[in-house]
Amino acid sequence: MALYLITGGAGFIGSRLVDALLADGHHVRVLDDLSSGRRTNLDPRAQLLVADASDGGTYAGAARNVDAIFHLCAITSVEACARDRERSRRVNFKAATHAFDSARDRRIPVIYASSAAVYGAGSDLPLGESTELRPVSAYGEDKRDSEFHARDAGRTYAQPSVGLRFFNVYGPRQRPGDPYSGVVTNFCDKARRGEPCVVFGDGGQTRDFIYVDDVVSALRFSLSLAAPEAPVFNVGSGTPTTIRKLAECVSALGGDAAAPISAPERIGDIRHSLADIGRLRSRGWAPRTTLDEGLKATYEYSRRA
Ligand code: UD2
Repeated sequence: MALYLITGGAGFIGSRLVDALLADGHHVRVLDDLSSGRRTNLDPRAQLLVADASDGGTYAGAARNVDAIFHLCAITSVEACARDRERSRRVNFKAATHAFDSARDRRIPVIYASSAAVYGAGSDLPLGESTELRPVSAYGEDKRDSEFHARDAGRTYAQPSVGLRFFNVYGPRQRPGDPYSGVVTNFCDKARRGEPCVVFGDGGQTRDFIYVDDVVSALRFSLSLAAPEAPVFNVGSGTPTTIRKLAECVSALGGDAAAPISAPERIGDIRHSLADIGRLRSRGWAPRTTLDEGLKATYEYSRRA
């Protein structure tokens, strides 16, 4: 059995990874400042260190004796990163460099969260990993730079890593009521209150939604792929869903909930986003959860929350 460090382990994705690793008998240490993660997400068997991952000494201490690092802590809101560029740099880039610094003496694998935000807008779809990176946000730039740093660490210290470019991740434990929650969580929250889902624009925009447990399986699978070449992989479903269709599906889950309504388009929205997941698929990973299954689970969670 192994000991893993998970930064951001009290968060939406991290805490589901904690559950999966504990269920298989592993030991887990979590480094989380609880700025968006929650103690209540966390299985009490996980060791929780409440501290800032952007402090190098703290990070190195947390990584002592671990067999691998899952680096997931981040400020995921593009808007929050734009408002506080310095904080985004610290949390979304600098903390990632500490992951590599803490791992390199023993060359333990680092599996880290990147994002579809590294692609920016305007490229041909679906987005393959060799698409030119043209991030249009501080968040996307910091994720791109984390990938560059992973490659540097691979070249310089033969440090093995994998970067996963998450598309639109949804599922239980994404915080409802948070203005930065994803659209699925927002819609489920509305539907459970019997309120209409609010579709921004004409609803014809599309996203590639991936259920959190499939992201967890990709994270775990990546342990076998970690290499000094610092490979990166898209993690999505490979299927586009319009926001209009999403609103209809979630409204139907709410039973007598009101039909979706329209609101003005959100400024800065991209029109379409879709992953080519062929690279990770060819290595043996595949998403397993259908949108219907994932939405049901997310809706049920928001009803109980
Ligand atoms: C996500 C991230 C964003 C950034 C980006 C990178 C979230 C919340 N947003 O933006 O921070 O990482 O990916 O590519 O994680 N919508 C509605 N009604 C709502 C909420 C959203 O119609 O109540 C629409 C929205 O206008 C957009 C789509 O749904 O067209 C998806 O919105 P989102 O914020 O969930 O995700 P995205 O991809 O725009």
